[in-house]
Amino acid sequence: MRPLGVQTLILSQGDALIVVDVQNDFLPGGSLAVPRGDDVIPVLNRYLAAFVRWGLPIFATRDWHPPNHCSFQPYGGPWPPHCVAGSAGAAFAPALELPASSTLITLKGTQPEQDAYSAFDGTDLDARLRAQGVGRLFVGGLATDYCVLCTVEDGLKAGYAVVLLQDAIRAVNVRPDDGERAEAEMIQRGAIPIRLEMLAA
Ligand code: VGL
Ligand code: ZN
Repeated sequence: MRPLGVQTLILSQGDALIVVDVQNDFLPGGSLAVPRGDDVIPVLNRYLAAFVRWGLPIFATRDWHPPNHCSFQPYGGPWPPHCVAGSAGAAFAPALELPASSTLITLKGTQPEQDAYSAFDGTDLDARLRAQGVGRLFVGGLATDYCVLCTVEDGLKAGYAVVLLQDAIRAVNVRPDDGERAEAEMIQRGAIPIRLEMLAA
């Protein structure tokens, strides 16, 4: 039951779900594990089910780096090697219930010399969203303080309404409050934070 007074949000035509980088390397045991990153999976599965039920499009992004990517520490970057294209670590989390028939996949960070936190950076995501008549993005996944943050900001800049799935994101927190600050920044820039219980069935 939904508590009285809690605002509800109704899905409609023009909405799309963007699942950011829910890949093995970002989960506990992975090479760039996000603390409690796996917590997002059951929550995202509920959002996924709602989008499937409404027949709305789902976009899943994958960090997809060449083995010599510039963001990797051996090549001068800040991160341990992660999400190498085609590797087990780059695969979607097996428990994530992406519908085969309505999920479109976007790969990012595919060039050795260029990093891309945003799902819009160097991809055709904007064109694919426009082609489907999408105007509002529901964004969740990993990590709050990097790829979710940059994807939300680019989505807002490109003119989309953005709904932040506040219960389906987790942060790397290189500094302990990076995730909180990223959430505040997204909201300050116009993203609307929601939680599952605010989504009308
Ligand atoms: C990410 C660090 C490096 C992310 C990707 O998906 O948030 N973070 N590459
Ligand atoms: Zn990366």
